[in-house]
Amino acid sequence: MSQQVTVTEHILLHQKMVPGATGQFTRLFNELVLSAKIIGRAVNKAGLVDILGFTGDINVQGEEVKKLDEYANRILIHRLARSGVLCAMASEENADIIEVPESLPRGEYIIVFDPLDGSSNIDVNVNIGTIFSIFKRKSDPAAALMSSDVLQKGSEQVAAGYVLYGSSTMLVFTCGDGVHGFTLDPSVGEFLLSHPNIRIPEQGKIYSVNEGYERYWDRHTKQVLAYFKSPQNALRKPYSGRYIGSLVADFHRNLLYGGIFMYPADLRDPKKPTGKLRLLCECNPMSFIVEQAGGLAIDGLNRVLDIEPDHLHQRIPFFCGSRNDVRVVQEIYESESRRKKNR
Ligand code: FBP
Repeated sequence: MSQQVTVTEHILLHQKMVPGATGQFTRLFNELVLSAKIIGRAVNKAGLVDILGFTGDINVQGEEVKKLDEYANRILIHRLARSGVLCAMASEENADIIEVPESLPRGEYIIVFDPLDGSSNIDVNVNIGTIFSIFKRKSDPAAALMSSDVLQKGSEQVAAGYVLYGSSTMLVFTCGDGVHGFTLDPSVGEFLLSHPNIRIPEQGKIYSVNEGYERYWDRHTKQVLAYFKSPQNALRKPYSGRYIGSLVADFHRNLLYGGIFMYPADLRDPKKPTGKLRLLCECNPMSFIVEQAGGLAIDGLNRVLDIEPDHLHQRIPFFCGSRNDVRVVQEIYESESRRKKNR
């Protein structure tokens, strides 16, 4: 029976439980789902059409823009602006907040997204994804939009999720009532419920981090890695190392199997003193999902969802996954900050 539940049906059922729901959220989600199908189709046949490689542009992150990234960004902005329920968007690829033109009907929702995550894997047919985070505006709808409407704490999210373009295309999201996974059935073109109520195992067995940067980490971050590789850890054997290099793919595996994803601060690279991953379009949505699945997400010391954003493309160190594993990281960072205080 659960195989037959479509994502729209699931969202409508959820809306019934939200007092005062207007159906606006369902319309927004329908445009998101349509965008995922259009992007998924382009990803699947990327090798056959001229959509691999670079556009020649450099984005706000200082990175070369991939054609498929630019395509996904265009599709999302176009479709979402026509949902009729958004007042603003923000994308990893755009320097500034994207306001919905006055010529189009607007609403109270705000969406922040990473159109195509895992850009280093786009041209080599390795899993990539789209990440999204949804808020409601706080300021008076009749007045001008405030940047604070977009720079909200992760704990204010009303929904968050990702689309994974892999051996199958999956949509995994939360609206604050658990985490649910849907798989696209290409024969009917529908996302069908395949993973209801996902729970991440409390104790992990996998660690995911780019160890190539270890020499540029501080002493206690090296201590964290040593813990997961040591037979003296809670597992009584070294964790398995797995790193795809696409946050969505590494996160999804750890969500189902149990483990921890880490992208620490990198003291060498002036561009990454606070880590590489973006708070608004990568860390906040993944933190909302992992917490709804029973896990934890921190920047080393603090709960990610409590961090007050100060700018659109803010980066933070990120540790996310099984509760027991993230707690170990927090203890090591806390003991280091105590040591510094007592010096
Ligand atoms: P993009 O959104 O630009 O792809 O950047 C994020 C990302 O690709 C994550 O998906 C991944 O976890 C990380 O960067 C990989 O970084 P690195 O190559 O430094 O390990």
